[in-house]
Amino acid sequence: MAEYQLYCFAQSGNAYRAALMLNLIGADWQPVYVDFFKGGETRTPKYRAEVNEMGEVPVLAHGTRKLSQSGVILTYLAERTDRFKPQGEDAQLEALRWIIFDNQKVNGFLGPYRFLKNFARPAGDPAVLAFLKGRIDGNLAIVNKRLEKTPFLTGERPTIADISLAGYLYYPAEEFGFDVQKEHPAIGAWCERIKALPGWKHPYELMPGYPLVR
Ligand SMILES: N[C@@H](CCC(=O)N[C@@H](CS)C(=O)NCC(=O)O)C(=O)O
Repeated sequence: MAEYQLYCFAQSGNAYRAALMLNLIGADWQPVYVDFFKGGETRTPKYRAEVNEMGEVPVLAHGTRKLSQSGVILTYLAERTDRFKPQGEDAQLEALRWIIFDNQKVNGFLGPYRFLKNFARPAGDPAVLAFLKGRIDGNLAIVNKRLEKTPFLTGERPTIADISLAGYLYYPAEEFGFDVQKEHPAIGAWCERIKALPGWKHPYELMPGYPLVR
């Protein structure tokens, strides 16, 4: 058995953060497929009792630990390996600031938007989509402005804040109905820099469950 097991599925950008980190650090890891779409696995009492009471992926199993929340998983792996770790208290707080902003307002809106647009049956209410799109545009512009100043979110080198931001940014533009990388050129350039890191893989290559069958 691999050292780390990651509960995940290919369409989850939240899980991609953890999968990408594991791959970038060259960890010995294996995915555990969670049947989110067809089986509704994250909503079952068994999943909530045995894997994650919050009913979410990703979950990282390591020894007797089961960690959830991608920000916690990224922090845990950075602490253990000293890779992508912001150095010093100020840098750690700065990375945490961007991770929270991303979780709540960037990928935190992109994920539900893509779900409603691409996967939900029936499809999402246009008014809800319009609300989310407005928030997404504004928040991506904030990130884009930041990335016009420095190559990575918190400075000259990539940290877990960047790996968090990667969440949904590599999924095909057709799944969103707009192209984040083209509309926000500094984010597009940053995506290329992250993609060039040794160990980078696309979410559909890294996690099981693509293409989606249901
Ligand atoms: N803030 C969490 C978000 C996790 C999350 O929302 N995961 C989704 C999959 S992309 C999920 O499991 N949702 C299940 C549900 O809401 O029922 C993280 O970063 O880990």
